[in-house]
Amino acid sequence: MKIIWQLFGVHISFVAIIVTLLLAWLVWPRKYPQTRKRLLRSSGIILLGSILLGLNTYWPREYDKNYLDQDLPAEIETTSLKDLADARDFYIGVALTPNPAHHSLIAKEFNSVTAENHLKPGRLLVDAANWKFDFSKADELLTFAEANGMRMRGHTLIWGKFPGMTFPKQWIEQINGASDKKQTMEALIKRYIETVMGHFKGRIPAWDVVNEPMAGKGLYPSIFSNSMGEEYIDFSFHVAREVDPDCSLFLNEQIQDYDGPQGTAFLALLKRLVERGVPIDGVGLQSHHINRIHDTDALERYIRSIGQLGLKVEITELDVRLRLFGNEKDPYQAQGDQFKKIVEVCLNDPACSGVTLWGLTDRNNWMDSVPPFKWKSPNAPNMFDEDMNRKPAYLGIWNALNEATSN
Ligand code: 9MR
Repeated sequence: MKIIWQLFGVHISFVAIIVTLLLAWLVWPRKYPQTRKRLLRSSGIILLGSILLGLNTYWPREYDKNYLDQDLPAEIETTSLKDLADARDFYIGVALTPNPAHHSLIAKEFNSVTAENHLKPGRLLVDAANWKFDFSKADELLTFAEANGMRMRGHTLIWGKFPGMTFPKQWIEQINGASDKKQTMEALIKRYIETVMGHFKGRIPAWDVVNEPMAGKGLYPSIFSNSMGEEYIDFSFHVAREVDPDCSLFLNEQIQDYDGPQGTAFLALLKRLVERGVPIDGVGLQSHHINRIHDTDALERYIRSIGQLGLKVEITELDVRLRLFGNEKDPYQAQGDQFKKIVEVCLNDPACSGVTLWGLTDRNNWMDSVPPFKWKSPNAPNMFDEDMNRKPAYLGIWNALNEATSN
């Protein structure tokens, strides 16, 4: 069943055409045998085409790891990414999961971390009915960061996408049953932000106050936007500012196409927030390369436009699917070049103060567990490979930082 879904699931239009042709064949008057034969033949050809396309899309690929034979500059052993970034007053960060095996490497290479999951509502608010929180894992990660002189970014407070993980499921019932949805939502947001930001006050200097508010050109339809409209963003930032006036408050979003409709709509949203006096300090551009290679010239213009609104920028969740470079001569090298370009773009604009990588090694990455990417291997979106070898992505980032530091 799974393989059938893999082959046909995303080629739903093919399925629709085949079904239409077969239905036509079924109802076509039998006195036209030639036409009926053609209908049947066409559906067969489209079926075959769809199978071939499915196989091509999902057939696992392997690319040569030419980087294993290449010599790395000797300074790479003595000068880490963190050393280079510190010299530029720049953040180089990574998404952090509790994995002691990686902790010394992380402490050596990074001056910033973001908890990949442990600061999300689903992990913290363990008993929503009784407002019971469990901060133990998040506290552990923060203590590790502090002990190693790394900043921790807070990710994330208000996010309406996945009930249970990004907000408690109970809130849906609460909102549905409320006579004044806006007031009820405000109370939930306020209590949540006060408790969580309050717990980490003074120790987490930047928070993603709202995450992924957009769906295409509009607002993502969540319990937050459905009950308050765009105002839920304003409200969350005002509460956050009141709780910790020294914290940098970010709006974090994944933009697929900086020059396209979503990018334009997100800029317009930022402009409205600034005009309304919402206390927003910065914008997190996630930069997951999932379905396409991002246009770095467009990213450069985009960061400039955000800077012109008086806001800071950070690249907050950079990863790059290797398979996107499947047509290149050396996909690993092409992937590394893209990492380098993104870091360079950020380094070149004073509004952009850091880049965080969404994962350390290709051995564990979120794409390998999320359909349809998990079926399109290799994703290999990080800078160390499964055996912890440095990939061209590592060298690309190192070179970008090194060149910026020597200039
Ligand atoms: O990498 C994270 C994965 O382990 C979680 O299951 C998922 C849902 O909480 O979130 C992933 O991280 C996401 C981040 O929080 C927001 N932007 C998109 C990231 C990748 O999906």
